[in-house]
Amino acid sequence: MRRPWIVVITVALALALGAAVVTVTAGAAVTASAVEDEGADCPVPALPDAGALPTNAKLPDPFKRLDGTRIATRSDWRCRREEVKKLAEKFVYGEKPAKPQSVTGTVSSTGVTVNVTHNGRSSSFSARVELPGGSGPFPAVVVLGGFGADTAAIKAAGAAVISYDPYAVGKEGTPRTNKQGAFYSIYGATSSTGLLMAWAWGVSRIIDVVAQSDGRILKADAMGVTGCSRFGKGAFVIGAFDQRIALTMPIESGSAGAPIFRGIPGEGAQSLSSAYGEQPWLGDAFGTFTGSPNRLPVDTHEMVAMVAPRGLFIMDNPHIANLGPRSASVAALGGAEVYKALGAGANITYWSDVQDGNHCANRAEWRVPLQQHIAKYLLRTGNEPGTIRIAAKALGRLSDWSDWQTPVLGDTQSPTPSRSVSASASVSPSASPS
Ligand code: MCU
Repeated sequence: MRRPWIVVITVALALALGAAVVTVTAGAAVTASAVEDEGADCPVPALPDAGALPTNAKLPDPFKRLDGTRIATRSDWRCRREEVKKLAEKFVYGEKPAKPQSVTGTVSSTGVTVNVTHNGRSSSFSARVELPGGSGPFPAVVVLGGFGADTAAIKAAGAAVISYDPYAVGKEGTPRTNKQGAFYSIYGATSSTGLLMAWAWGVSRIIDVVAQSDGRILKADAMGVTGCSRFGKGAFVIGAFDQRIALTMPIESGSAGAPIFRGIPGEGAQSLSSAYGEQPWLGDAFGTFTGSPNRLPVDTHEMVAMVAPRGLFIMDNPHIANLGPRSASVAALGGAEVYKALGAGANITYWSDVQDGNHCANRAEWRVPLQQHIAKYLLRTGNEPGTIRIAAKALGRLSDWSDWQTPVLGDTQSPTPSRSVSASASVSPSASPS
């Protein structure tokens, strides 16, 4: 990971816009990892049993290891992240298997094909590719579903669009005992892994194929992902669980997406039992938590943190309480503390300050920041700092949900602790929610 740096943090309040705005300046873009999971070799202690979890109404401390100690340096995050990953797999999404024994496929200017074989079982799927103007190789954004994502703006910014059909990998409308799609053809129809993680596995295999290609059409080290609504849930999980993804852009993801599980009941968002029951999006193990999210040893602020220090642009709609935008803003603020501790506070954007109340509307407000994010993380021609713009009507407060402080993490590159990247970069408390 390249060492990011922060120069100045300014906090500006735009009550006139009805929004709280935090601007974090001058963070260098971080190159995505060359591997799906940098911490795959980390020793992770035995995880607790579901029946033995303590109740905690606050968000779990992202900096606290399973053994109770807190991390002290930025390099400690690699293995702490692996603990978060394992907890999230066990209790929330289900396991994401590592790269299968064989992944082959093709990349052309019109499509990507993927063939997977593992333990004698095979499956295949494909995705359509649309290239932007100009000459390649191109960065690319994997777009889930056909709505809500501004594909014209993505291409105009200079990135290819890979149209990914998540249902080819994990179908909706099946019972949990008979899951279908390319993932389940390999891992079994009774796999306890939910659809969101199956979709994530599928995108990881697309990246495998792009990485194995001759690199003349698409660049594996400049991949983004986006989607709206159920596909925003997918984009969020896809980006959290593959560190090769340089830019993660979930849109209006709702329950089972970005919003903290703990906040959903109080906000009146789609209930956890409804989201769990509507489709097998979450893993089967989440079923015991739908009425008691306070028992979860992880929450979604830590999925945000799993994306760190890579580019993250969470887009949200403050006008629909069912989407849990207040709880999503808390996830962003909580996860942003990890970004800051890693010196990457400028790499996260949360933006719910939008006018149109329609779900998955094409929003003029996001066009410029979308293109700036593509320039910064995929083309690497930009350096626009991240911004937290929370609509006042759906403003969550991290202080209501957290009982931990953000540590100043030492920089392993030098024995002296790094500059404090400040706990002060939080949304001003004077921005009152309506
Ligand atoms: C916000 O995402 C979902 C929501 O969780 C579901 O309850 C609803 O049926 O569909 C939304 C969606 O995907 O809309 C396109």
